[in-house]
Amino acid sequence: MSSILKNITMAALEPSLLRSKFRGSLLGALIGDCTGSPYEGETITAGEKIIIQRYFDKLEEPNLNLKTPFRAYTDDTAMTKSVAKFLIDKPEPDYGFLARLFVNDYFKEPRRGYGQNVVDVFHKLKTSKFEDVFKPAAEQFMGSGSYGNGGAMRIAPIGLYYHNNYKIMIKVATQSTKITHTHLLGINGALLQCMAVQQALMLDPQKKLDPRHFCLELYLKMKEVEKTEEDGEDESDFTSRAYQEKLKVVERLLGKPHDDNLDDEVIRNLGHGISAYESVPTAIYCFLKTQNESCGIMTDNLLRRTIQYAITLGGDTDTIASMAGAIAGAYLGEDAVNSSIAKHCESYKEIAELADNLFEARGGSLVSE
Ligand code: F2R
Ligand code: MG
Ligand code: MG
Repeated sequence: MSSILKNITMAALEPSLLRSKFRGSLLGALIGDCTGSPYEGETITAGEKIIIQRYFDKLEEPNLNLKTPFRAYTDDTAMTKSVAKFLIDKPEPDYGFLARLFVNDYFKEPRRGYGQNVVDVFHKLKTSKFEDVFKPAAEQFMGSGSYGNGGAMRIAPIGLYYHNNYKIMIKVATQSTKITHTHLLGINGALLQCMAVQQALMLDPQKKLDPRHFCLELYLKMKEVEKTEEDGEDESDFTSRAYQEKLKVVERLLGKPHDDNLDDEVIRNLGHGISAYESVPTAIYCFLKTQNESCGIMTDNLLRRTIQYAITLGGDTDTIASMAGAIAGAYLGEDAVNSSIAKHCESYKEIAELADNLFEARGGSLVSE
């Protein structure tokens, strides 16, 4: 373990703030998923940005009665719930248990918008009776493994739970991702998202965020992660330095004033796709950009602003908004969650309870490295 990881100091957070941040993060992820999923796969025009603004304004109305009682969650939240249960129910990480939670949930509710390839992994896990929980994923895509964002979209509970044990956080995040995603870009994307949640959690929400400093810190951590993976690899292979390069782009874009042309540049340079590489850095950018700038979103609520902005970029909207929401919620805490919006999201009470159980399972802020 090199110096930067060794020197990450973990100041203990006040327990009530920490509990609020656990809730903020998991509710932020849920709201991003539920409000983003109707737009998944779409290109968002200027006119649609106005419709999205009205949609959120309406959801914020305290007495709004909708025909459908809630906005349904998708695979992003289903798998996040499993990861939280995996941490809550077992004192030591049990990856067989996590694989069973994923598979059981899928077979109970297959219509949650799962990707076809990850569904193949679930079938193989079930057929093989979970004999080797890492084997089916390793066989995907002719042995190269998936680089989809399915590992990253569910990782937030690990960043929260292990927030004061960075080394173990990286290990558990890696192993839990490998149940479905073994491509280096899939794993490192999940690690980047996990580190972003953890880093946001450690910040004081009363203090103004310095987006470029946040980005630089992540860049240094990512450099360490990608360095350890580089051994024995062809250095010209872009995958071995992919995320540190992307974070340089995030940093550059953060320095530019926001306008519609910048949004197009963000989509071109960071992406808004279903791969981890084209979505995790974008989610981080959405969080960082919206903390100090309106980005054309008319609201004072910073969590809503992050989520709504992520959706206006189009593409994999449920997942990018969910990941951005998880980071923003970990920074801002539950106070930033608009209860009128949250109550339109399926299972929001269950998710708040799950966040509390995750907090309790960790022993509050008592456990340190
Ligand atoms: N699947 C979706 N959305 C599709 C539309 C759903 C529709 N609305 C419905 O309701 O049915 N969304 C969810 O999937 C994403 C997470 O995907 P995950 O779990 O990573 O899946 P998978 O199958 O492993 O990878 C996704 C795609 O990436 C490409 N890919 C990955 N690795 C590849 C490789 N080594 N070579 C080539 N292609 C690779 C493939 O196209 C995979 O299908 C989230 O957006 C979630 O919301
Ligand atoms: Mg989804
Ligand atoms: Mg998605």
